[in-house]
Amino acid sequence: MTVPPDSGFPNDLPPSLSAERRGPVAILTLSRPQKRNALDDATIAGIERFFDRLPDGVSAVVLHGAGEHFCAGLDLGELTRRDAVAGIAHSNAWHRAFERIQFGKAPVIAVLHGAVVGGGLELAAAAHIRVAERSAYYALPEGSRGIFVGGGGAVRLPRLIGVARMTDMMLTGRIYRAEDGLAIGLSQYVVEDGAGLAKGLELAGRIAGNAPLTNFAVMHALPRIAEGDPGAGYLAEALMSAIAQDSDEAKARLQDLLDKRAGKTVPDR
Ligand code: 1HE
Repeated sequence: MTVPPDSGFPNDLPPSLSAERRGPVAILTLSRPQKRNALDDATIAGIERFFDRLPDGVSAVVLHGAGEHFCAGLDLGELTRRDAVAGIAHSNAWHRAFERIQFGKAPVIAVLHGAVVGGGLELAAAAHIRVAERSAYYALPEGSRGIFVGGGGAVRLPRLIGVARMTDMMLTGRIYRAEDGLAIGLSQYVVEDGAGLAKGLELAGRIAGNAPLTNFAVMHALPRIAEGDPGAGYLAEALMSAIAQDSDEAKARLQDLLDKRAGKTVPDR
C-alpha cells in the first residue's frame, strides 16, 4: 500500500513512498527501511510528483522515515559511472524535487531519527521545520566517499549552520548528534525517541490553522527577503505585509484578539 484511493494524492508514487491524509495534514513516509530509506531515482521523482500535486485542502505536510533511520542519503547502488552531463542532470533532478518542498504549496515539517546523512540531510534541509528525535544524527559522508553534495546541500546547509561548519562536516566526517544539531540550527526541536511524529503532527495542526496568506508569505517571501538585497527586501516586506493585513481573515483574527476571543501570546506552562 502506498496511497489510499480517495486521498487525492498521485496514484503513481513508487513503493518507496507512502502517503496518508489526516484532515488538512498530509504525511509522506520514506518507506524503504530495508535500504535505510536510501534515495533512488524513482523516490526522488516520486517526491517531486507528491509535492507538485499536493491536493487542495492540504495545509501542512509531515515528512518522516520508516524503520530505524530517517534516510541514508543517495542510493549508492545507483551511483554507476555517469559522465559530467548525466551527473548534472541527476543533481538537477534532486534540485527540482527539493525545490517543490521548499517553495511548494504547504509548509513541510521533517521528523528526523537515526541517520540523517548525505542526501538525507539535504532532503531534511529543504523542509521548513525539522523536529529531531534524540536518536537523530547528522553527517555528510560525501567527503569521505570521494563525491560532493548534489541535492541542494551546498545552498541550504550553509544558510542553516554556516559555511565553516559544513566545511568541517565534509572535510573531517564530523557527526552531530541531535542536541548539538539543535544548538547549531540543524533542527528547531528535539524530542524523545518515538515522540517525533506526534510533535510533527502537533506543529502541522497549528500551521494548518494559520491564515493561508501568512503561510504563503513565510514560505515564499521570507527566505527571498532574508537572502536578497535589503532595499528590495524592505519593499517586498512592506508589500507583503500590506496585502496580508488587508485580507478579511487577518481583520477577523485581529478583531478576535481585541474582543478577547483569541489566545494570548504566552509560553506553555
Ligand atoms: C544502502 C545505503 C545507501 C544503507 N545506498 N544502500 N550515504 C552513506 O554514505 C551512508 C551509508 N549507509 C550507512 O552508513 C549505514 O547503512 C547506516 C548508518 C545509514 C545504517 O546502518 P545499519 O547498520 O542500520 O544498516 P546497514 O547494514 O549498513 O544497511 C542495511 C541495508 O541498507 C544494506 O543493504 P543489504 O542489501 O546488504 O541489506 C545497505 O547496503 C543498504 N544501504 N545505506 C544504498 N546510501 C545528491 S548527492 C547525495 C550524496 C549522498 O547522499 S552520499 C551519502 C551516502
